[in-house]
Amino acid sequence: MKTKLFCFELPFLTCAAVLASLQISVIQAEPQSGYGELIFEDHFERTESQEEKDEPGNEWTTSSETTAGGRKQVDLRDGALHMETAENANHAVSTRHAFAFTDGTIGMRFKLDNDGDVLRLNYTDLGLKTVHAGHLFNADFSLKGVAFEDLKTGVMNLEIREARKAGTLTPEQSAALKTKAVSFSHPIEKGVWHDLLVHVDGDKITAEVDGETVGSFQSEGIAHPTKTLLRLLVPGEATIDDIRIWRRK
Ligand SMILES: [Ca+2]
Ligand SMILES: [Ca+2]
Repeated sequence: MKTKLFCFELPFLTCAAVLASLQISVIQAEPQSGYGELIFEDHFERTESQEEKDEPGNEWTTSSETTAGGRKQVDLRDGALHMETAENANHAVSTRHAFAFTDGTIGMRFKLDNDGDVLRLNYTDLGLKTVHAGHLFNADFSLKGVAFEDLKTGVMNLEIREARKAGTLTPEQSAALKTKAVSFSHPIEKGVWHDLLVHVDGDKITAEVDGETVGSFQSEGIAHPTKTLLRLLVPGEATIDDIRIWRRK
């Protein structure tokens, strides 16, 4: 199967020649290489220079200065990234990294230690001015299952956001909003590591947990061409490791 994935989109003879010359590479290739070009990975095998403030490194940024008075909410711990929203913070802790794809896959290991914990993957384009804070869509992982929401054409669209605040949503807008979010039941064990993969292709998003497809959702906001920032939003507590991002388009 690895050779098939490795030869993705190559003509057969070229593929055979490449394989003949690169046998060792093929054997060592990541099994997930069929997801496209690996454009980012982080295994968090490092430590901070201090333990008072966020210092995730590797070009990650966090929201702790603005939402938690600079208290430490993001901690490199035992070779993984632990995130926990501080008491009295005014927003869920946000840990962000730039990337760029139209279609691609984001994968990581994650661990949730408490009932109610959620790890949200928030896909963002800060250059998009028709939405609040660049919000495109979410994929949420909890102990109960997976949820998706199209924010670009849903609650983060500025027109809709203002109308919701003012209480002036039209019946058409209310009906449309109901089609922007879905959830899928898939209970998982608390306090142990799980694997997630989120595939985005065109207007479709699909999530796998521990190798099993949990759910898919199609919505126009997912097709936004320039996804440029990943925010990991954690209202409670979550730990991640071995994050990888592949680009197909
Ligand atoms: Ca630490
Ligand atoms: Ca690690």
